[in-house]
Parts: sequence; C-alpha cells; structure tokens
Amino acid sequence: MNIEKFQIAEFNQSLQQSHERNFHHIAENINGLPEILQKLQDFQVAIPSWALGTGGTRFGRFSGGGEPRNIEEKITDVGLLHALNRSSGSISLHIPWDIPENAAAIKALAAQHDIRFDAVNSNTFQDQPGQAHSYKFGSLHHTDKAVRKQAIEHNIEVIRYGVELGSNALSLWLADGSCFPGQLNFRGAFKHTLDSLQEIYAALPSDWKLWIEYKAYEPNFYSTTIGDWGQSLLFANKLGPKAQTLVDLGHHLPNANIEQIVSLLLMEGKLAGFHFNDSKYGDDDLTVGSINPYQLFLIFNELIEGMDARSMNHATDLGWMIDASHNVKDPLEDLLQSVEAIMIAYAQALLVDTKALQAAQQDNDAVAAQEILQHAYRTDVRPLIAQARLLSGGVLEPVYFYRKLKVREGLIKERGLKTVATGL
Ligand SMILES: [Mn+2]
Repeated sequence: MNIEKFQIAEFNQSLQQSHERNFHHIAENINGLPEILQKLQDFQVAIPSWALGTGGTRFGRFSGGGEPRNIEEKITDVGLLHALNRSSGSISLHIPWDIPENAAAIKALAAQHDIRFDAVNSNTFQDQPGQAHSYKFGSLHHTDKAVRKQAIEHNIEVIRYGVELGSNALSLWLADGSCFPGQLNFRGAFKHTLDSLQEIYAALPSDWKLWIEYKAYEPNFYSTTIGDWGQSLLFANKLGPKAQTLVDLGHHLPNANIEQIVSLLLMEGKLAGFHFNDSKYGDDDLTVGSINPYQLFLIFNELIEGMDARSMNHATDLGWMIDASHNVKDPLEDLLQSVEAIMIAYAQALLVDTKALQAAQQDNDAVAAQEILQHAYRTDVRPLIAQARLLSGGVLEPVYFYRKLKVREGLIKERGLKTVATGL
C-alpha cells in the first residue's frame, strides 16, 4: 500500500486554512521559532518491529488483520508511518524474529522508504526451535557455562546482522533473574553476566554501542539480574565507553523519579537512550503519553537541559525508540499517537525558559519554578508539530488521514485478515 504525494497534498490543502490560523496564533509568542521548527523536523523516533502487530499480553492476542508477515512488510509499515509523520525514519529489528536473509535487498527496500536501521535487539528470553540449551533459568547469568556461551554467540550473531544493515548499536535486555529467595547467588549471577557481557563487548565494531536495558521485575518476580539503573550503570562502567544504560519507561517500580535517573545518567555520559511507552501499573507498554503526559514532559525537560549542557545533538546523540505493544488499537494508529506524544513533549521542553528556571532554582523559588515548567507544559504545541510535518512533506493530521484513506482496509486486502506478526 503506497501513499502518493498528491493524496497528501490534497488532504493538507483541505485543512490549510484552519492550520494556518492555529499556527500563527502560537507562532507569534515563540522566540527562536525557525530553530525550534528545524529541531522538530530533525527529530526521529525509531519504530520497533514487534509493535506493528497486536500483542502486549501473555493472554489472547486479537489481530485486527493485515499485520506484517515478514521483515519486508514490517519495513513497509514503518515506511507508511514515516510518509505520514516524517518523524519515524528508522526501524529497530529483533533477532531471530526479523532475520534479514538478503541484507542488500532489505537495505534497498528501507532506503526506498527513507528508513534506516536503529539498534538491533537480541532475544535470550525465549527458547528457539533447535536450540541446544534452554534459557529457562537465564542466559548470560546462567550457572552453566554452555548456556552462557550459547547466549553470547547469539548476541554476536545479532551484531553481525546489524553490521550488514548499517545499524550501530546492540540493545540488550535480559529476562535473567530468580522467582524465589535463595534460588540464585546474586554475586555469582552478576559475575557471570559481567564475564558474558565482556565477551559481547569485545565483539562490537569500533563505532558500535552496547545498550544495557534494566527492568525491575517480570518475567522473574523475586530478583532481576539487571534490575535497576544502578546495576545497569555498574555493568556499563565496568565494560567501558561503548557501554551505556538504556531507560525503558515501563521498567521501574511505581512512582520512580525517572526524570532524576535520566538527568544523572546524562551527567555521567552513560545514557544510551530511551524505550518510550506509558503505564499505569508496571510494564504495561501502553501508548506513549496516554496515562501520564506530564511525566513525559518532565523527562524531556531534563533531557533537553542535560543534552544542551553537554552540547549534544538532540536528534542524533541519544537513541529514541518506542517500545509499546498492546491489544486493542490498530498498531499503526497507536504508533502515530505515540510519536505525536513524543513530539509534543519534546516541543514543550524546547519552550521551557531555561535561564528563568535556573534563576528560580538558584533562589529556591519553588513557585516560580512550577510556573515556568507548567507554562511550557500547558502550551498547545500541536500546530507547531503540524507545521514541522508540513515542512517535511508529511500530513497535517496523520491519524485522520490514515482513517480517511482506509489504510488498514488496504493492508487487509493485500495481506489478508488472519495474519499474525512476530512479537510479544
Ligand atoms: Mn524495552
């Protein structure tokens, strides 16, 4: 299913007048508007291959039909999103779900859609058919050297696939942990994990990064071997400069101050990037910004302030990726909403009067600090984002356009109603 430029132009034309009214209303109150629009145009969020089908549950999955059946169709779906919002210019693959059999053809297809390859993800939380050893009791931390070796080799294989596609980071999440007290020697598990990670680290090409994700619980419920940002940072520091900590918003215990974690990791030069999602209880993997958009804004505020303090490029110096998946929305509409929520939080953070905030902090003026933050947060920046999209050749209102064009119906016609994408 291809979207033609003239269809986008016709649609945008029909909304042009009301958009211009809204845009001029906000534009006249913003300092440095051209720079902000440019930053919004440059900012890209990677789409995970496993979010293109319904999922996110260990119970029943209810496919809405037309789900991508292979890596080519996954790239096509991300291409569709990118054509609409011009902010989804990369895909993050998961091995072995997305093994690129013909890397040159896959790269050519991605280039056709203006898509590049973000971090590649390994998978040692499931056993695969024909695998010699089981990951039932963990992978890189396992008590049995043969299991660890198998998991190390899998990660090195994933790096090889990534190199072929032009990716430059291995994103690693371990389900390793324990379900019951006494099951595991914590120091032994840490030591095994570190030894295993050192072997993987040694296999990284010179321009690659190793992103170490942490998670408080699930699927193990007593301990997780990389359970929080402190443990991830400990590994990253011991491994070296190519290793950094990846923050997944859903991987914290309730009410954790994620913005503070982000601020300190950035200060240490150890923040790899993000897996965006939203949650009410745990790792719910809901649409970004659907539950707590204020927290998302506060996180972006720390990101922008911290990145600017280190003269980092917002668009390229951290990894930005969605990691969400659930059962009730059309996955492509859900991803359009997630990217939009990220762009809104980013734009609002760009509007924060940093100098005034620093002065308020210096004076211990909590009232002024709140006023400054909430002034930015309560600004309706949607016309700014729409304008950036328009300048990049995208659609003024992506979800509306997607429905008007009956994209899902088109995908079902092409692929069938009963298709299931690989993923969780
Ligand atoms: Mn994640």
